[in-house]
Amino acid sequence: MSERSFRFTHAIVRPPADSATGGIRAVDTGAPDIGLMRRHHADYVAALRAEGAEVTVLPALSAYPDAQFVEDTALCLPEGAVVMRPGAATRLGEAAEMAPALRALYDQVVTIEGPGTIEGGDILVTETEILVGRSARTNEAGIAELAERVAGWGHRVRELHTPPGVLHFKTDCSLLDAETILSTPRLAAAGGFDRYRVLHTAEGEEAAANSIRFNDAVIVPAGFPRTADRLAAAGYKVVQIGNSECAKLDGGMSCLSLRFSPPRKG
Ligand code: CIR
Repeated sequence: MSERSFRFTHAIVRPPADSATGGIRAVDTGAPDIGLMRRHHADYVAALRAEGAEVTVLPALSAYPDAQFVEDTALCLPEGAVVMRPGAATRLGEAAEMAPALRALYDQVVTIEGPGTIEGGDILVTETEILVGRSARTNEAGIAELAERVAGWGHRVRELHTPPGVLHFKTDCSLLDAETILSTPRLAAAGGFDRYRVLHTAEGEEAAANSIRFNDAVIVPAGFPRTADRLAAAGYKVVQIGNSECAKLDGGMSCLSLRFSPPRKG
């Protein structure tokens, strides 16, 4: 089996602007420290580069306080990229801001036109399928339009559900390898992962589910030692990155990058 769902050559990131402290959050747990958020972001970029990524660092976007969470703006597949249509009104414009960076790397860039909405945080690409969790941000019409856009590239979309009160599908899960998903027990219990081996986050460490497999590393948010131990015991190389400030904005490891291997431009 190929490993194209977790081995990548490229990543795109966007550092937080000063306005990031005003990003959307479900619960106010205190003001993010922008200096610390930037240091964590720099550590994150360094971790991607250490795994061999060619990282495009886009300029910070002060008009969009959540713009560092670039994952929500696009889905990058081996054949082409799909520009999303975020369900959060304040984030809608971020998608168009991402499109030129994708066009620089891909010949094929298509766009979700709506009226449906869909955010990248609700999409888990595995080796064999694209799982999309319906959520407060991603609706049936958005998922249907994505399925249409990627069918010609040979991708099959399967719709699942994001648990109530959870921001995104991938808030609660991540791909570890071709057969394995890291998941919170609550998401795994909802069903849909029968074709995969599931590794659970430790009790009280649900936020560790938003991790990323990038080449040889599993990049996890710092502060979840029992889940990190489980991953290490299962044979994964664990790299921990501070995420205390983005966590105040409901963001984590997957949200901060687009990860992909673009085809050679023709
Ligand atoms: C939002 O609510 O949209 C941002 N504050 C957090 C986005 C996190 N992105 C993600 O999970 N993919």
